[in-house]
Amino acid sequence: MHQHAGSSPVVLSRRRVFRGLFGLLGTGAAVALAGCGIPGKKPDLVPSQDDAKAALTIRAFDNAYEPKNATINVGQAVRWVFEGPAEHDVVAGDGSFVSELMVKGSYTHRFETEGDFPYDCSIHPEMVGMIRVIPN
Ligand SMILES: [Cu+2]
Repeated sequence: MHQHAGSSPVVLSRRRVFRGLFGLLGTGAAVALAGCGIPGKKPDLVPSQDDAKAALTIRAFDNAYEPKNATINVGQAVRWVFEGPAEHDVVAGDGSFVSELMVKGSYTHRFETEGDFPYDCSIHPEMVGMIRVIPN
């Protein structure tokens, strides 16, 4: 699978051919890796940190998150509360927090690093939100 990092002219020209093939296939692969709203591509669940004290609560109802965008400090936790009746979840774009599909209950995640964490609902592409984590 791995291409040998040789530098002979033959290898270079082969590589060009491979790159051409990957260029054709690459678009689909990149989208699949990003996991954005592709059914069946949900990343592995990340357990809820129920013991964490939530600095912010976000409602997940039909079909939106409220508030949609939120800002917290490093080390703070967010709790999503599911209000159904349709199933929803929260799926981070980078897979760092991933809940089950739920009609009620909650999911809590503590953010240990700063940055922007976009997320969505795996079955409702219109349900998107973002947590911005800023330094203390
Ligand atoms: Cu949903």
